[in-house]
Amino acid sequence: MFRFFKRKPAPTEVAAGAPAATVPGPESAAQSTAQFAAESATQAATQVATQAATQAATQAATQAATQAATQAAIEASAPGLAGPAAGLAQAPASGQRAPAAGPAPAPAQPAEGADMEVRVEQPPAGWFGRLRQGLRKTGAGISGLFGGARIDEALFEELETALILADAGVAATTHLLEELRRRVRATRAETPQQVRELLREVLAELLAPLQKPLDIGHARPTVIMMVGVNGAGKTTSIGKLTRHLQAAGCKVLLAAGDTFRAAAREQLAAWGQRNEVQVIAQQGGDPAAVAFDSVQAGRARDMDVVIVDTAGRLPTQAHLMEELRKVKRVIGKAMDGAPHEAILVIDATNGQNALAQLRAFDDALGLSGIILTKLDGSAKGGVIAAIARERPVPIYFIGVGESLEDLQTFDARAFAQALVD
Ligand SMILES: Nc1nc2c(ncn2[C@@H]2O[C@H](COP(=O)(O)OP(=O)(O)OP(=O)(O)O)[C@@H](O)[C@H]2O)c(=O)[nH]1
Ligand SMILES: [Mg+2]
Repeated sequence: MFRFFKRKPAPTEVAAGAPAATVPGPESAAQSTAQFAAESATQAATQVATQAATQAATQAATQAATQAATQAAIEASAPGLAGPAAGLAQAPASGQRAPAAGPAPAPAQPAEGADMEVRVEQPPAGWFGRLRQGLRKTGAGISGLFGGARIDEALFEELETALILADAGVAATTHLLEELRRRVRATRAETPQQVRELLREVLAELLAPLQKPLDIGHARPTVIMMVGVNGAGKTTSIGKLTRHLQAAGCKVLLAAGDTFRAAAREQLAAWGQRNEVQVIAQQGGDPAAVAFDSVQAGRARDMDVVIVDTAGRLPTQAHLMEELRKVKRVIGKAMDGAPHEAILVIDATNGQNALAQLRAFDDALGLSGIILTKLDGSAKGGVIAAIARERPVPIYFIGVGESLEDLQTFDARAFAQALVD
């Protein structure tokens, strides 16, 4: 199940005018929170629980936990992740949204000029488990530190090492430890368990600015350019995103801007077929020309979104980076203000190198967002703290697997929870 937001009118208008299917209601918030709490509770109770067991326990626990978990979440310090408007509050200030009322009807057809915020609906059961499982190396490394009886200097030193090993980098690690020490003093924490809770809190706050939804609908079509190194997950993420957009009633057109390999065109065409969307491709053509034609076609065919795939490249390949800049410029010639989004797809298993990629692509193109993939793999995940500290480009989605539902909206608190499990 996926959540899509539509429009940015006054809060009351959202409830009245926007299809409720596009807006999460209080129920989904409570369930989501409860599931989250229940999963954690289950793990604490049964260290050996498998994911399947956790899910089963979660289901059983959800009902009982819903009320308490929601209440606890409401009282928690992160506004927007708790309470009836859960999932809504991360919108930019200009996009205040009200909790929608009522059941979810069929997907919407976005009205012209409507502003649509794309988020993945209430996480399917197990996604958090997959993320946690993916991050288990780090989680185990960090969590294992809090088993002692008292808080001492050795604990902070070990934590520092664990964070560095988790790819958090020096700047973020220093920040996290300073803040943690301050809070330990301020709260007069006495046990390592309390330190763990404080670390989760500090980490969630560091990551919070990265939590920002992808907005669709400021322009029609909204043109999205997808970039990244080879094999990062660009084309796969385009396929997943297309499905999500369609579910929200968007008309999507894909541009096979990776003209280097026939296989790349075929891969995008396969996603196009699967999603029943049109794909603009040229055999051996110039990527900028494909992008130009696609944007023009998107305008002529009244599309809501045009997504331009590009060939993978290393930021050190200067001529290929220049080619990307050209693609961007040419898209701007096909439509004023386009591309509206330049999204970097990063393979989270690249560790600290991800940060180098981010800097280089951001310098070259001025990125608007990130999709961080493969967090279900061997990724240690700490690089996200480095991103938050050193180049805070919003993370629109995270990839926690290869199937469709494995593209999830980034949730800072859930991520912090998974990392410091
Ligand atoms: N486990 C896992 N695999 C993923 C994820 N996202 C993508 N992949 C896999 O990563 C591989 C590369 O994905 P692509 O989408 O082809 O990557 P790309 O960036 O388009 O690659 P190039 O076009 O060659 O630069 C594929 O096998 C995908 O199935 C993810 O979140 N988790
Ligand atoms: Mg590709």
